[in-house]
Amino acid sequence: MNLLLTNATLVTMETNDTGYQLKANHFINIINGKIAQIGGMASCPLLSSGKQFDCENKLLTPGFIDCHTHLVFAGNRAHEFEQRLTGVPYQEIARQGGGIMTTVNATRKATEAQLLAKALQHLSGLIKDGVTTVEIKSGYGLDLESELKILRVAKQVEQQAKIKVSTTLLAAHAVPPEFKDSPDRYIDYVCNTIIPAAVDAQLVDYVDVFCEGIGFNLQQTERVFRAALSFGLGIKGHTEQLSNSGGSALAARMGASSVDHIEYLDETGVKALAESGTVATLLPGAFYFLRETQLPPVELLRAYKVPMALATDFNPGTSPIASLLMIMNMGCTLFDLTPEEALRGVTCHAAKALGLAQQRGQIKVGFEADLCLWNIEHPAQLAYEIGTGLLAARIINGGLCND
Ligand code: DI6
Ligand code: FE
Repeated sequence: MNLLLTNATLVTMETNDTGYQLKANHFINIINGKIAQIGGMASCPLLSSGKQFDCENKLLTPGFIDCHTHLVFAGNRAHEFEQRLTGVPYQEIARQGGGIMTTVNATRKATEAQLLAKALQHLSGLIKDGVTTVEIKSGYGLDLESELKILRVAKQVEQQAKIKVSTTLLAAHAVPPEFKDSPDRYIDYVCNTIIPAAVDAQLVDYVDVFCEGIGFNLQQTERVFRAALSFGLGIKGHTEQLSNSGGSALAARMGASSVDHIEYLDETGVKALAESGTVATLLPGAFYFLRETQLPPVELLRAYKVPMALATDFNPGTSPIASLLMIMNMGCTLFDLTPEEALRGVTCHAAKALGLAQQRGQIKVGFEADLCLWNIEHPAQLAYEIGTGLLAARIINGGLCND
C-alpha cells in the first residue's frame, strides 16, 4: 500500500544532526511501508496509486519508541504504594517477600487472555502519546512456563495492536521462592533451560538482568549474558539503579545495546559505555516514583557523547506511568535534559537501544514509515506540555491509524 504525505514540516531526528533542522513544506512518499522519497513540495510527485494525506504544515516526527517497559503483568501494587508513603522503603518491601514477588504471584495465576487484556489497556496510554514501537520484558514469571507465557502475550500485543514489539527475556529479575536458598542454581536454570526454550520458541530478541544488591551479582549477571550471546541474542541490563555495582561496565564490555536506570553510574562506567557504543537509557519515571535523589550522570554522558534514550519503564512497582510524553517532561525537569535530547531519547537513540537504528527512529529514505503528526508549533512543546492531546495522527507501517 502506498501513501503520499504532503505539506508536512519534518523533524527528521537524524543521528548526526544537531538542532531540530525543521524542513517545512515537504512531502514523503511511502511505498510498501517504507519511506521511499522525501523532498520539497515543489518536487512532489503526482499520485499514481494509493492514498494522499495533507499534513496541513503540522510537525511530523519519527514514531516514538518506548525502549524499556514491563508491560505484561497481572494485579497492581497500590497497597505497597500506600506502605511506602508511610515510610517503608522499596527494598524493605522486597525483602519481606512483596515487591516484584507480589506481581510474580499474580502473573503466574493469570491466563494469557487476562494478561493480554490488561497489557492492551496499558498500551493505549502509550499509543496516545505517539508510541509506534515498544519493548516488552518478561520478568514477572520467573519459571519456564510463566516467562514464556509473558513473551507469548507480548507477541500477541504486536498482532492485536498497531505497534512493533521488541521482546526481552528478564528471567533474571529476582530469585523466585523455589530457589530462595540457591540463587546460583536459579541462574543455571535461566541459562540452561529458560533461555534455550525462549530461543527455540522464537519469542526473544534480548536478554536482560537486574544487576543489583536485591537482584543478581556481577558473576551471575555475566553468566546470563554469556548464555544469551551464545544463542546470538542481544543483551541489556538494569544496572546502577540503587547502587554502583559495576554492572553497566560489565554489560558494555560484553557488547550490550543499552544499560538502563544508571543513576549511580560513575565516570569509569560512562567511559566504558562510550568505548562500546552502548546506549544509556534514562528512566525518570522510576526515579520520580521512588522519590530517589541520586541523579544520573547526564553531564558526563554528554561529555563522552554517549547516546541517551528515555523510556517509561512502565511497571507496577516503580513506574506505573504509561505516558512517554510525561517521561520526556520528567527527563527535562528532573534530569536536566534539553527538550531536543528528550526527543532524541524517544526516537533515534531509543532505536539504537533496541538495535533498530538502521530501520526506525529517524525520517530517512529506506526507513520504516512509522511516523507521528503533532498539533504543535515547535518540537520543544512535546516535552513542555502535559496531557494536552498533542497527537494528531500516527502512521504505522505506512498506514494511517485512527487510534
Ligand atoms: N527495576 C525496576 O525499576 C523494575 N524492575 C527492576 O529491575 C521494578 C520491578 C518491580 O518493582 O515490580
Ligand atoms: Fe525496568
